[in-house]
Amino acid sequence: MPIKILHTADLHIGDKRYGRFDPERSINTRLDDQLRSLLRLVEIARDEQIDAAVVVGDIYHGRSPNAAEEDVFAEFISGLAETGAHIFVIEGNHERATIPGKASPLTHIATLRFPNFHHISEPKVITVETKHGKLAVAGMPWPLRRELIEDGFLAKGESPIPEIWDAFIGKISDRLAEGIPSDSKAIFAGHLWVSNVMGIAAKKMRGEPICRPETVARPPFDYVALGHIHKHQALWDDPPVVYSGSIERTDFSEADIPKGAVITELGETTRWKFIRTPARRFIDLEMNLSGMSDPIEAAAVKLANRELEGAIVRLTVTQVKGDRTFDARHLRPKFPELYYLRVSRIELSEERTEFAIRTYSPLEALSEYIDRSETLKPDKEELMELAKSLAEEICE
Ligand SMILES: [Mn+2]
Repeated sequence: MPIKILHTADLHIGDKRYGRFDPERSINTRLDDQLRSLLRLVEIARDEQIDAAVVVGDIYHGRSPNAAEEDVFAEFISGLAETGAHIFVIEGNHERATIPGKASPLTHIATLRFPNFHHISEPKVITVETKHGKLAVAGMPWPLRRELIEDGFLAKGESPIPEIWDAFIGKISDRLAEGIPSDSKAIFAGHLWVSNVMGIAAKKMRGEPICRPETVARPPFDYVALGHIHKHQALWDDPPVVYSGSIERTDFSEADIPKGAVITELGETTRWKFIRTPARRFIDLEMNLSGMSDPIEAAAVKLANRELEGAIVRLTVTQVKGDRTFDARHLRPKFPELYYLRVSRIELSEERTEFAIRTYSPLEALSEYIDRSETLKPDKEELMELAKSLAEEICE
């Protein structure tokens, strides 16, 4: 019988985008979505009778998860533990402490020393006995620029190019490979970029750790489990190099992307399959409502044709100068089944109707900017609060 593994990553517990505050429980409602998908993973783990679960980074969205968020992670971990599986949790950029020795949001759960729970905050190999044989997990948490400098790959004050990251990650992958017992199945589990990534995410690199697939797709690894890119994808066949993708949708770039986790079987050969999680639907719509006498009614008629139950919807309305202003407050009550509705309006001047130019308020622009920055994103809520009070002060 092969060794069976559940590979997941990018749980982003505590991501509050597109949710609302529930005053009765004092939580953001998106936390319920995250728990629902995680409990589905526990069901999958039970049904598939996995030997090990590998969670490859970005467990929490923020660096200081609140008690309700910690509780969601604890439910997930205890559910997995009940299956008897070994659990490996590797730190991603959302939790790895940039200062050596500083506690991360995962430190306390590791300190509890649950049997079969393995926390990987530094590159290392952990070998365990499973019911179906020996398994070695070579864990590579999100590499830090500081480590390049300490290891002599980068001078202080310089910023790393991809080739430097590739050489550094290659060195670690060599070191980890040496620590794999010869009679054991082996996986490499890393939270990082691998170079032929697809999708718009690939454009957002800027000095972040990256390597070529062949730097990690090498013997003795039978499977490479990756985290960091939210779009599920396979980059290499032998051994398979796979991003499980995130368990929930986090923004509209993921509107049409299936969400889930991967079940991998390490036998004579390595086989894997993608299993979906019940991620909330995102729907991205554009409507040209120029010249409509009743733009709200016109939008309502178009929306009524869609399956909207429980969806997070972004509606971009195009109008021309002089049109009746589209006030979304009149639209929302007509669709109580929607989970969330965001409307943005583009106004074209008559002489340049062929160009669609997105307009931003200063806060929208800031929000968009933070969304594109991995370093700022974990603190988004706090930053937006500060910006809002600043904006209010300026307006006064
Ligand atoms: Mn990440």
